[in-house]
Amino acid sequence: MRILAACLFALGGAMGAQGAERVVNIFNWSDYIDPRVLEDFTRETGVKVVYDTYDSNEILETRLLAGAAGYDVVVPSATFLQRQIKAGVYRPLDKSRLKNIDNVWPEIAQRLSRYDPGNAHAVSYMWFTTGVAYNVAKIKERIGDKPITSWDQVLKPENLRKFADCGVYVLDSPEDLFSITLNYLKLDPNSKDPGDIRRAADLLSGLRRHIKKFHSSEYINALANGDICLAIGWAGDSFQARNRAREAANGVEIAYVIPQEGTLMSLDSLAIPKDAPHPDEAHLFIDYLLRPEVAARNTKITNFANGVGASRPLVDKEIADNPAIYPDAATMKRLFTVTAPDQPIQKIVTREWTRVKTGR
Ligand code: N2P
Repeated sequence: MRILAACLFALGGAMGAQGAERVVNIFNWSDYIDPRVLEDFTRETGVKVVYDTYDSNEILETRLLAGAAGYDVVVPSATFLQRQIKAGVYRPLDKSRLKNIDNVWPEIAQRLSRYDPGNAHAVSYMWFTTGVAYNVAKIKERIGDKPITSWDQVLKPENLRKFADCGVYVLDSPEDLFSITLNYLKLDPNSKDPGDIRRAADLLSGLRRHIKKFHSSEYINALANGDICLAIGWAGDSFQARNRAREAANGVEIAYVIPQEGTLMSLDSLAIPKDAPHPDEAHLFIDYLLRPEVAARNTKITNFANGVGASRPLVDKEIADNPAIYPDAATMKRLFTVTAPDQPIQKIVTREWTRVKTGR
């Protein structure tokens, strides 16, 4: 009996006014939150979190366009957000229910508004660069004392070849790889010209034989374990790999570099699908993530810079002072952003990316 009473009491905490259990269904990128933040959210609000992860915008887009996926909060990158807003996938945010909205970083919110006019459908979550993560000792064995500083060292087949034997992973993300390659070719990184996209795909196709895998999340552990020695990856994930190796004290040292030619800066956002079954709880959850101390905890675990400006003083100094995570003005100058291709160009991008990965 006592057990039953305890159960009922625990359940009561998760009951809404109508007596139904309160739930929020979240679909987020993998390795992109402090798991204890989810627990604390439930403890404080009584709202149960159902949490699932993905590692590519294409997966999220497929689920959203299929409809009735049942998600309450999703985390699209700004470019995909832009196209998905046009497709009518999202519900406008009710800002009156986001009392922490003033904590956003004005400059980051302004950048996001280029994709979502008036910031009507989304708030920024994290922002970051795409660069080169590598195993310091293994790269040194192969190219000597000079560190990696240029895209030349990874985007030229004869250079990438030097690392093929110790393992190279590349993000399975056409947006990242095409824009970086276009920029390297001194073309517009945001070019939507099919001829330009093909040129980038030709270059990347020439690297395929030296690439062990195209994947957007496995490189974290693969780098940390010493299974691979180089990855084209995202900043926060690369520092997570560095930290996992440090925690394992396995002698693996991982570095992350933004090559001198510059790179893509991306923004990820929090949005509520139009058919979200629990919009109240979705707003509650987004508002929770906008608390400065919560944003700082998520940055501490993920090593991604967050979009909550008010959290900056609370972010660990080592992270806040790392220009590869919070870029300084000089680094910022080397970063570019892109916009979403429309559907016909997206088809070409998808087809060309398949050619890069498979040769067909
Ligand atoms: C988290 C990766 C998120 C950055 N592992 C890509 N949107």
